[in-house]
Amino acid sequence: MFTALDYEYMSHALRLAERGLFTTSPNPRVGCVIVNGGKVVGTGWHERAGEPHAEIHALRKAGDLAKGATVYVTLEPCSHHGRTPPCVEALIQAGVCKVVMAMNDPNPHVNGQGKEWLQKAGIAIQAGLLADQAERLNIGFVTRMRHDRPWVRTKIAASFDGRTALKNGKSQWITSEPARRDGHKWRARSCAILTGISSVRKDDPQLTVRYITVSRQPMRIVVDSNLETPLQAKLLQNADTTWIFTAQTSKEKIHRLEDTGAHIVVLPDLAGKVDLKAMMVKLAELGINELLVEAGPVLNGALVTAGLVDEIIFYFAPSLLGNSAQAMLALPEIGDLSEKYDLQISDIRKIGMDVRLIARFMK
Ligand code: AOF
Ligand code: ZN
Repeated sequence: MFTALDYEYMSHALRLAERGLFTTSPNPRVGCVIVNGGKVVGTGWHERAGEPHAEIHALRKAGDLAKGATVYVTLEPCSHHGRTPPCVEALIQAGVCKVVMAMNDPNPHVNGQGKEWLQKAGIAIQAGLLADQAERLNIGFVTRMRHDRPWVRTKIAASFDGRTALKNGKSQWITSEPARRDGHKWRARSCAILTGISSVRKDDPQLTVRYITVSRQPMRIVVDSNLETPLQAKLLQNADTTWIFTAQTSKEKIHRLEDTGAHIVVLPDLAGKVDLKAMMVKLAELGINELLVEAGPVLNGALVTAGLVDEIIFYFAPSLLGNSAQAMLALPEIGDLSEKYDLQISDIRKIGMDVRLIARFMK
């Protein structure tokens, strides 16, 4: 159904979409290539929410050559008025004759309606070209639209024997610099980075993207059930990007932290702890597509136990720390091997001296 040229143009559109990897959220990454008479006459990608969509950039470049053209776009063109007007309208006005799309837009305001509107206007439609790649690029957006929660990645750096810190808490550094730099790429593409109060106390992290130039820093989130984040914590400097999720209702504690500029979200109490499922719903409401967890064994374990982790990014350093060092995940005892958590490896490679292994939970 699709020709070799179709694949080539859609691959081009996907590469364009990828340019928005660090900038488009909460919107999806979308690329567009317009072809007329066998020539590419316009290209575009969505850069930032509130700014024109991929198709609009490409149509502007194509000008009059959009008339009678074929449009390759990695997501179904939108049919709704969001921060910007519907792309479908612009495509019809420009007189394109065919639209080839990778995947449907899972946004309930669109979800097939863009396609329908184009068809009604007499424009030929083909859908499903390189759909898997397009979905992978927008895994967070797709998860948020379909399931009202973010795509959750947990990053764990450990020794070969699965230890993340010495008994005395020392963990800087187990993996080497190239692996730590690689970690910043995952931070940069995430809408938010989440940690727990124990890690704040132990490591005083900044949770910012460094080594890579980015135009926006991800939101920083602390799960702090009892509001114990120290006022001098690095996360509370430039605290307007810091959100603290808590089950603590003391007005005094809330105000003290709010005065730093941080945002406090009080969630229902679940045995004295933040209800993590409720937190994910709230994060989806806040437009978080991809969430990166950089936390200790207790919070990581609680998230895994609650079924809230989709993917783990392991960095394994070729070293051994022994049984007295800290293990990576605090999980309730598993009595029978049939109850073990099964994961599927999606990527494995060497980064510097270390190994990076990405594995997904089988659901
Ligand atoms: C497209 N092309 O390049 C993108 C689309 O608030 P707005 O107007 O920016 O609309 C955001 C929604 O538009 C977003 O949730 C998704 O459904 C769609 N994104 N659609 O036709 C694009 N980025
Ligand atoms: Zn659009």
